[in-house]
Amino acid sequence: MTTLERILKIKETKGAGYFVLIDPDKWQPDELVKLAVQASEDGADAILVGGSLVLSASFDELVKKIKYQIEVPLIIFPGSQTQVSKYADAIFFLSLISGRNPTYLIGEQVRAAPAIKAHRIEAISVGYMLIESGSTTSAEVMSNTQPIPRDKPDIAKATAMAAEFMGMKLVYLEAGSGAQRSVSNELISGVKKYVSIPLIVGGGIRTPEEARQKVAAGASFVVTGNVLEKKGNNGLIKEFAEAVHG
Ligand code: 1GP
Repeated sequence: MTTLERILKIKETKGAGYFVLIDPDKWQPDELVKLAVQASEDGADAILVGGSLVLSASFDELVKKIKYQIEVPLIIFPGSQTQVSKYADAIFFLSLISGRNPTYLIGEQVRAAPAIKAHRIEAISVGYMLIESGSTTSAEVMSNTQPIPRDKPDIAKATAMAAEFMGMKLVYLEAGSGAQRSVSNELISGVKKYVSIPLIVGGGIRTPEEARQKVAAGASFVVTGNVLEKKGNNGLIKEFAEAVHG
């Protein structure tokens, strides 16, 4: 079974899936591996690894270390073409379709493609959409693009529809890591009505209740990262997983 099939099955059986994002820049290497193991034991359905920068020296080593200790899929969520590792189960092959910067629409993808092919990493095509969140996020700065305004749901709908027509497998509605405001429930349900591919929602989700609302609005997968960096696990992963799985 491919990783995409695995995560789609999670959606089918549990109603929605919960992904824990680990940014290697925000954790000490040993803490990071521990968190990934805990997350996989506490009900997360996949571990995402990646970040806007990833300054830490050995991305590959890190992915390898995590991979051998967890049961759930390890998916790279790359901030750039340098974040590729043969030890991952899959990579979200993102195209930043909310922006008009060719580097993040196709440039980084062309650079990353040969390594992905050579290492036979499963590439999952994802339409990546930044949604305005109340403050400037790292993703906006690093990609040099403008997010879709919160009060322009029609642009978000049309962009997600275009992703589906282009054959992308998933759409990621992203408020940005540590966003002041997560993607609104209204925007999620609005977009959901216009596309049949699953929606991933992340950025600024701080409570299990908020995660539950995202699922009720139409998210098939919910991602959290920052909240665990700020509060530690302390049972939080379990609570998030239960809220998402309903
Ligand atoms: C960021 O959507 C992810 O790319 C997760 O965001 O770190 O705010 O949970 P947070």
